[in-house]
Order: sequence, then structure tokens, then C-alpha cells
Amino acid sequence: MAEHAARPCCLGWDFSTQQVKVVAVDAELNVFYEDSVNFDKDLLEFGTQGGVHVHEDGLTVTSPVLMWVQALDIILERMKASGFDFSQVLALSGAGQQHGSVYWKAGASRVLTSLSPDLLLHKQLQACFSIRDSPVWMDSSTTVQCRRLEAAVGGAQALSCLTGSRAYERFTGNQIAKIYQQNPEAYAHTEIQDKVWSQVCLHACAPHLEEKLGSPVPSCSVVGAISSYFVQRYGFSPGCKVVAFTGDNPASLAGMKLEEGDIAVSLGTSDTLFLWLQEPMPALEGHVFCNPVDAQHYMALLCFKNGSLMREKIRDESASCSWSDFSEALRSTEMGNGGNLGFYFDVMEITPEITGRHRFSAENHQVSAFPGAVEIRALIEGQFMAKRIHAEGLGYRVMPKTKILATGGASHNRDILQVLADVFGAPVYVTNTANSACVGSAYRAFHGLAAGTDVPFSEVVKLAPNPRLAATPTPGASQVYEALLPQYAKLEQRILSQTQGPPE
Ligand code: 5FX
Repeated sequence: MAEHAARPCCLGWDFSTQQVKVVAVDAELNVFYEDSVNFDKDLLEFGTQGGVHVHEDGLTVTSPVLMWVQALDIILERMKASGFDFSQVLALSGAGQQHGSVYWKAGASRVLTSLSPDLLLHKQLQACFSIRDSPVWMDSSTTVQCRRLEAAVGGAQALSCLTGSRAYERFTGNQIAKIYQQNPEAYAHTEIQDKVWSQVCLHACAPHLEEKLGSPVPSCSVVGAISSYFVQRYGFSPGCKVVAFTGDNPASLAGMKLEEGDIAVSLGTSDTLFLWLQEPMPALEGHVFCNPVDAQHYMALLCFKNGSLMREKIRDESASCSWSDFSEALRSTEMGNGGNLGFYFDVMEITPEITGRHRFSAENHQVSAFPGAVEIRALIEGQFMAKRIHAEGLGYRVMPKTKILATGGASHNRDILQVLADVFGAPVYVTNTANSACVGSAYRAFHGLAAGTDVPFSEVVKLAPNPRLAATPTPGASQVYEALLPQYAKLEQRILSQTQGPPE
């Protein structure tokens, strides 16, 4: 108990797909308490796999809303049992899987203001949801609603300019439209709190939607003090502030301490990019979101499906299944790969929508194979050039102060990171992001406490651990890649036009 002896702190929550997590972070920004509840293991009665139910159609994916509530009860009870001193919590904030939606039933706000501190939340909220199985981000059952929404606003690009993304099945507007169309009674009985939206999108989704929503607020806004339920049951101070929650991706950006011009590259099974954007250029790919730590700016998200999946395949095929041979191939080949370029998408890529392997010689001739070491460099250079090109397509620009923050399995390979530094012409740092959404939520709670004083987020988190420098650009790298990047982009367009049918 001594290790979480009373000290002023903020709590960060992460309601993610597979678990609910909490961290407590003290004023020196040390994480001194953490816990999690795993839905599959700790809440067996809900029968989820990976925290979700995949329905028979293979497209509909939901999670029981009361499972999330019960997980919150379990964590809070455990904290209480461990002697956690809730009276020291100055503020809390949190994140949730993006696009997962909860449908409060008309009358729920009355229940919420009269909760009994003697009972657990999940016992009292049983009847408070008009939809008990919440659609989550893995759902892809709303293609009809997506096409309708795009048609209603004048096309996919028009929708992206308006909202930051073309229509995607998992996005909440399309999920609400589906609920309205398939279950109008549940929709009618739903009350949703506080946001303001694009009128044309609202009307395209469902009638009277704005009444169920309210005005959006900057992410560092204090939305109120904690409910008396938590004060009485757990001993929170009545002055404990609740700072607006956000999505898990924006919360991770905060947890990684991204700053203006920075880019986070997660090198996992698939690769994901978070970008700090000043002037976004919404496109048909990727998503532009509000920036969670600077209300004037934006963030963007790009997903690349063929990440470690391809790196591992090419390692097995061209480096005898050995990462050290793979690294040796990168070290023994030159930046720019003698002009040889490759595209490796064994599964249909998201960014861009291309499938197959495509190799080109320095003279732009399509070739069927490369020598092993050239193949390896073509893969890694190609993966990072694609990231830079598509990031720039959304308005991202590398700045003199740009840092690249690398995470995920492949970020342990220094030779891969060297190529990343060379292609972007910026230093690469590595950082541990195991808890980034949760820790980012606690940082954002501190930011919320300071928000009235206009202190920037970077100042609030300056004591937090810094990422470690792993690679700096090789001299001459920018000349090599500035020549090669337009070449790669042109070839990508060529493959796209060869593999796609005529536009509809
Ligand atoms: C982003 O748009 C996504 O759908 C996912 O990253 C979810 O946020 C994961 F929870």
C-alpha cells in the first residue's frame, strides 16, 4: 500500500476494445497505480471474444454496454480494497475505443442524478440504455448508410472536407443512421448528450439527432465535478474535476507527448501513423480528427495493413527467417536502393487500395524479382516512402523540429529505424506506448486543471519521461529521397490505374 500512499494525482481511464484500464499519475508525472479488467477473462458471463461479439452476418460487431459499466465497478472496488486514497484525485479524464457508441435511454439522466451510493453502478443502470449491444469500431455493417451519407452531402470528397473522413462503416453517424432505420423505436427513446454537428450530416443520419447531441468542447475542457455517487461511495473529493474524454487514438497522441510537426509511427501487425497537422487537407484516405491537446490544430490517422505481416514474410523468404540477416541486408545496401522500388501488399492495402507485389527497376521497368538484399531494402524503403507520401497528402509537412516517435515490434530494429529517419529526414525516437491512451488521459486531466491559465500541454507534461533517440538521418539522405519520393508516388498511381476499374 505504501507505493500508492496518499499524494495528489490525476486518473486516466481507457475503455478499450478488450479491457478497461486505469492509471494514477502524480504531480511529478509518475505513474504510481495501474489496474485493468479484461472483458474475456474477468467478465466471463458476457461471453465476449476479444471484448466483442461478432454476429452471424460476420459484419455486425457489438459489445454489451453493461459489461463496460461492470468493468468500471470492478476496478473502482479493487482500488478501494487496496486502500487507494480517492480524496487526493484532483481531476480525471479518459478515452474510449473510437466509434463505439452508447445509447442512453430517455430518463437515464434522472437515474444518473439520483444514484444510490450503496449499490454498484451496473445494478442501477440496467434499464438505462435503449440499445444494450453497442456497435463498436470493428463493425462493418453500415455500407448502405455510408453510401447514402456521401450522396446526401455531395460525394465522398465533400464529406471528407466537411468532417475529415469519407464515410466509413464503423463511424458513429452511420451506426446511428442504421439504428434509426432498423430500430426506430430504440432511436426515439434515446437521449444523447452535448455536441453540435454539421447540419447536413445530422439530417442525413437521422431526424431530431441534434436534440440528442450538444455542443462539442475543446478536449481540455472541464465538463463538471465528479458525481456525488463517486464522492459518497469511494471518497472522491467533491471538487474532483472531470475533463472531457476523447478517443483512444487522440489520447495516445497525448500520452506520447506529440508536439507540432511530430509524427508517431506504430510498427505492428499493421502500421499506423498519427500526425500532428496544422492545416489539414482531408482526402479520400485517412482521417482528420480534432487535436486533443491543442484546440487550434488537428491530428490525422493513417492505417497501413501490410506492416509486420510483410516484413516477416520477406524476412522468411529473403533473409532465411533471421532478423539479423534482414538487418545485415539493410546495412549492405545503399540509401535509394540503386533506384529499385517495390510495393508489397499480400493483403489488400488500406492506404492505397492496392494488392499484390510490384517491383520496378531504376529505369521504371516492371521486374518479377529482386536479389534478396535489394528486396529487403525495397520493402522497407517502400513502406516508409508510402507513409511520407500519404501523410503529405493529408497536409503533413516535415519541420526542422520534427520528431518521429516509433513504437511497436519493428521499432526494436535499429536498421529499420535508420531507414525511417533517412526517408523522413528527421530523427527517430523510441517510446513505450503500452499504456499511452491511459497515461495520455491522465496527462490531459492535468492539462484540464491548467486550462484556465492557458498553459500549453507541452508545459504540463515537461516532467514526463522523454522518448529515447534511436536514429538520426544519414548525411545526404534528403537528396536521395527527395528524388525518389515523386518516383514512388508516380508508380503507385500507375499501379492503381492498372488495377482499378473505371470510376463509377
Ligand atoms: C480508429 O479510427 C479506429 O477505428 C481504431 O483505432 C479504434 O479507435 C480502436 F479502438
